[in-house]
Amino acid sequence: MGDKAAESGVAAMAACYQGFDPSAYLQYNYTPPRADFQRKDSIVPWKLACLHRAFTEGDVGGELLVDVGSGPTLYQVLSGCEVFDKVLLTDFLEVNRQELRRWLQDGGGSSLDWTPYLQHVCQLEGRRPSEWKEKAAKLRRAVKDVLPVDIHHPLPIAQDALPPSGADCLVSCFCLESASPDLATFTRALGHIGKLLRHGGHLLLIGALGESYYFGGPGVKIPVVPLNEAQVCSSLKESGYTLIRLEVYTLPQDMRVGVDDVTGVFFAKARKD
Ligand code: U87
Repeated sequence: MGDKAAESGVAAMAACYQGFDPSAYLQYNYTPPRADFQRKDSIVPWKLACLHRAFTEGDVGGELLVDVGSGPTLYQVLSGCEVFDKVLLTDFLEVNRQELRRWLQDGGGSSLDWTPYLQHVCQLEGRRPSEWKEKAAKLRRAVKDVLPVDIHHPLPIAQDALPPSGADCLVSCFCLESASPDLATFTRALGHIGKLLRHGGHLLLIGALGESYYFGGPGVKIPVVPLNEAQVCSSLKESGYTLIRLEVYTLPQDMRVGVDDVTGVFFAKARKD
């Protein structure tokens, strides 16, 4: 595809996102059945288990963790905030950054109660669920800022927000494929976010497989580039990462709730060359 066509695809995606509704989005994806902590095969507990394992294997460490395309969610940094003293959250949309700031300030005005998430990750860490308040306090201390990001920009975050060598670790969940019109743009975005990461630093990437759209709110249909496992692996390689592990989750029938057409989820742990 020519540069012009690719640019208009990116602009069309940005236009779709203007209707994004954080509160509806949280209801669709972060309540049961997708977030059912009593069930082993529910999607959110699967994601939390992947992240917990990745952050506790011993190879991931340093000072700064950056979450790319946080959206209005916090689950993706609940394990990381135990390993990194500094966490930066980022999103393209101000409405999402506001949702995150409301929780960081006191949680009172939040659209979703993150308590069951905090309790569940406490359990993964071998602590009692009742320790969730300490974990919430730790996360609030660790998050240093909530910044704008654009993965289609060669430098997705303002240069002065990061140390010159880059972050020690990046986490990014469902962002790149949900903001890219095609595979080439997805791969290019992987390269862009890699510039935020130091050499030898880790990328923890979660994303949708076989998805062509999702709803970001009532009537807000957002196109997604459908990916398969082989494409994820080759895009990572092409963008300067070495794959450490790829795990795949297949959505049970009752997890297909009409808010998207996703068939599976991948979790990739990779290292920047
Ligand atoms: C999350 N990380 O929920 N640059 O995990 C940077 C951009 C750009 C841009 C848009 C929603 C897609 C999720 C969070 C938020 C992820 N976002 C931002 C989704 C789709 C499968 C599925 C989903 C969620 C935009 C949960 C589950 C499943 C959003 C974010 C994408 N269907 N970021 N140029 N453009 N964004 O503001 O916050 O990407 Cl379980 Cl299966």
